[in-house]
Amino acid sequence: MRSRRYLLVLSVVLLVIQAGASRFFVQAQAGQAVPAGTAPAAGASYTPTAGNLAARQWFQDSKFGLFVHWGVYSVLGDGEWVMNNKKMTIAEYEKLPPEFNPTAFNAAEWVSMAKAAGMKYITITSKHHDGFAIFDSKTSDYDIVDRTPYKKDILKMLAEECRKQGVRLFFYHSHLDWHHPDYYPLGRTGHASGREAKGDWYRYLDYMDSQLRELCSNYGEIGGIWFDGWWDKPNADWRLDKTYKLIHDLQPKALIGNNHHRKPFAGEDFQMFEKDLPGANTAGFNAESEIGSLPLETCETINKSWGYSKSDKSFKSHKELLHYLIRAAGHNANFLLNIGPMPDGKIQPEFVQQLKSMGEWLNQNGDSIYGTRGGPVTPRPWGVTTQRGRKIYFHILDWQDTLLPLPKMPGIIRSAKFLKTGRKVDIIDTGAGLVFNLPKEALDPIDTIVVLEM
Ligand code: H79
Repeated sequence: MRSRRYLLVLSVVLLVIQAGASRFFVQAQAGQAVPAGTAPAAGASYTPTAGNLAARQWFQDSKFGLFVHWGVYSVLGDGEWVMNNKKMTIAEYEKLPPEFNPTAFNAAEWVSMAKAAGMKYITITSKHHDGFAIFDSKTSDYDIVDRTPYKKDILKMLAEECRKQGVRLFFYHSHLDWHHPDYYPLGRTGHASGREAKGDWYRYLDYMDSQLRELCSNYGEIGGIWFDGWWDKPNADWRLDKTYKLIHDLQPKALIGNNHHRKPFAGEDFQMFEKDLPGANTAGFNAESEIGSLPLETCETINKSWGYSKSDKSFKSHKELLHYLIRAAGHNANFLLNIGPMPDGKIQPEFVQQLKSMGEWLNQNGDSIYGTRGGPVTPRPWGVTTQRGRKIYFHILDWQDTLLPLPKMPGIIRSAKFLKTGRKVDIIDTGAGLVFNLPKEALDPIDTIVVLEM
């Protein structure tokens, strides 16, 4: 009896110690990669391979990727939703591919630009909601090789270049399809396309799987598939189990994410948040979204458009985009920053410039971003923390005073320095918490980074 009580007390003490330590050193944040060998909560019927789990770690370490929305819609320069928004019929829209001839496309330049921006992966639209494939698909002739004067497989060129330059390539693939005759019954969008009111839903799913088989077979090892458009028919039988199995069987390391705006489904490997930091719902897409336990990503545009827009001049500032990247890292999430290339294959100068300056900042400050996870102090209005091993980075983004009060830090602080200058930071320990003393001249207009070494 006595020994049982002793054991009980001992295990409670151990649990308390463990809880305290994990709160500080590996803050149990949503999105922390699951250690190798354990299955994620999201997928009871899905056990990711060791390679897949390693790819999740790589993904979380990488932090920054390039999103590319490119298709025949770029010809009109009015975004990727133009077919739906301008109520174009299929017959009208089919006039675009013959005008799509991106002779100035240069895969090496794109990949070098992404690398110089500090990006570690590229996610490009293989097929958007318009249904047009910018790769060589044998499943259908509604693709770049069969319908455009360009006749070349963009994804092939990009995949080869990415391999050469050590950048991973993901494909964005749309579930929703405004063009395919078997995408029926229609969902919430694409009602003005003039299609016949009939179609075989499961034949459409076979078609989609067949294109995904091509994407998983003809481009070497891919980073993953980024699905979108599920929300067009949230009550449909999407047969996701079959589709996810196909992808995982062909590409065991590939990461599947689905922008369905819900908690992750079984078989998914990461979770994305469109135009929002995880947990926020400023854009209105994430009302029903719930943070799961998978690696996280958020995506955003430089102006307001995903696909190329001739008229959209509402460019975000360098500071806004950097703050988004830094806040995402503090939320334990990656940032996928979008560009919509022009119909000739060039990238508009505003985007090129923006990416260049992101890269310059990361060159100086990348230590506080790459390979980190969300730090011990949860995101605050003044900024965020990131952490790698015993180093904790305080990113002070919005603070006007000399003294910054902070919560108590369990553990001994061995050193505290400004990342930029290496100068020591004065810290006052009030007993109830810490106060950073930040002299005016040490404040950086973008991000004042203090590194604590524990
Ligand atoms: O590819 C980019 C966009 O084209 C695509 N996702 C990014 C990455 C996208 N655009 N909008 N959306 C996704 C969400 C669309 C929501 C809406 Fe609706 C469609 C609002 C109204 C129509 C979904 C369907 C919510 C209500 C009906």
